[in-house]
Amino acid sequence: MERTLIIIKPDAMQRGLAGEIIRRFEARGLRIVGMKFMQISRELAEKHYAEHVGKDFYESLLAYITSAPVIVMVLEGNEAIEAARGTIGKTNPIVAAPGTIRGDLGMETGRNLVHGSDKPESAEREVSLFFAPGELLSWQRDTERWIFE
Ligand code: IDP
Ligand code: MG
Repeated sequence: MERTLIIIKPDAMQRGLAGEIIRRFEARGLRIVGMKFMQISRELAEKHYAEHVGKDFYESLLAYITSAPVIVMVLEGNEAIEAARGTIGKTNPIVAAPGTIRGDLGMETGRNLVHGSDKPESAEREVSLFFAPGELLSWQRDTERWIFE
């Protein structure tokens, strides 16, 4: 089973959309194995978004992600990374498909509501930035066999 790191970003928290966003991942069938409410420090944001250093949006991205509390989650499932990215939608909400979180709820790339890891190496790195191993719970839902064949 694959794991992915999800962040419900400050704009989603400010807009009261956390429940709506969690609902979509849960309904999809992804299993929550970790969750915390926190405000991301500048230092942690720099580590998380290290791949974007030097880009023109880098400083505004750090200001955005540290601007208010967030909910950080680890979701698990077969192909969890691709499944979550599909549920999230394209980076720019204007071109994200209707039915996706960004396509249904967002209007701008700089206010795109949610983060999801983009590949297995990123997911491993990001999960370990935000969670200690003991904070992740392995558990089975009674519905498991109705979600995964
Ligand atoms: P992703 O979140 O869909 O993986 P990335 O390209 O990894 O997108 O960019 C990380 C985050 O940086 C985006 O989710 C968005 O918040 C922000 N971002 C990316 N490109 C731009 C831009 O052109 N303007 C403003 N913010 C941007
Ligand atoms: Mg990315």
